[in-house]
Amino acid sequence: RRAIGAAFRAVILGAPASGKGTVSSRIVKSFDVTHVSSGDILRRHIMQKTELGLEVSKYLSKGDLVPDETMIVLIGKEVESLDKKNWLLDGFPRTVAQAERLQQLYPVNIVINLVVPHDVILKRVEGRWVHLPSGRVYNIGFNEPKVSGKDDVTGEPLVQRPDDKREVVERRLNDYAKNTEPVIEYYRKTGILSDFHGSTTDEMWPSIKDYVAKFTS
Ligand code: G5P
Ligand code: MG
Repeated sequence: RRAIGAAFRAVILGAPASGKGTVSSRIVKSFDVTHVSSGDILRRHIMQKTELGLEVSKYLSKGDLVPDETMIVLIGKEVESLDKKNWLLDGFPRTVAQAERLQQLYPVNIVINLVVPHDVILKRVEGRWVHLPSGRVYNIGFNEPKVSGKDDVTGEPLVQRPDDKREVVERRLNDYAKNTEPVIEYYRKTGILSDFHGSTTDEMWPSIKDYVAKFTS
């Protein structure tokens, strides 16, 4: 993994199933960066039935956003614990209020925005399988698990996300347009956002990799 120069403070944006988790795992493989996925953290809490998990499960199952304050506290603690490490946030911020708070507490200097066509997204969610404890994600026909229904690393069962049901995905996409597209504009105005267009991760990855490499020492 390549080392990175001073403070890599990145955010990856993109609609549900645009490939944020998939691209992040490639970045982590190539560079010295820690991936923080708000959705993965929330799903782990739900799986472990923690107090937070019990509080947030109603939002995730409906495809609604968790309240800003809860998310800011959760991700704020996570980022604080990473101290001087390089980090890449995935799934946070999702509202302008979250973005503003993050900018006050831990200013971001790189934003990667994935732009994937709507019809591609709807197809992907149907084939998505996840390993909840690690957040590893698979898709039928793309990055399939070696053994059907089992995680490659642990052999534990894979599950489909309750919020990947068609009607819930529609809600998540609407939410994205309403709450998160303004976040794209918020970062675009500051000049730190770059768009990456494509219908497959393989097609987008070389330019994302080159872009991240520009920040390496
Ligand atoms: P999440 O978990 O942040 P989303 O909706 O932002 O959820 P999601 O669904 O996790 O994002 P992704 O990470 O962008 O999608 O995409 P992915 O998992 O990498 O890829 C999608 C699928 O496509 C996978 O199966 C992958 O294998 C496949 N794939 C990738 N590339 C290709 C390709 O080239 N070809 C093919 N065929 N397949 C491919 O948030 C979940 C919920 O948590 C709450 C909300 O309730 C939210 O709905 N939440 C928050 N609420 C408030 N504020 C926040 N900050 C919150 N964060 C989370
Ligand atoms: Mg994800």
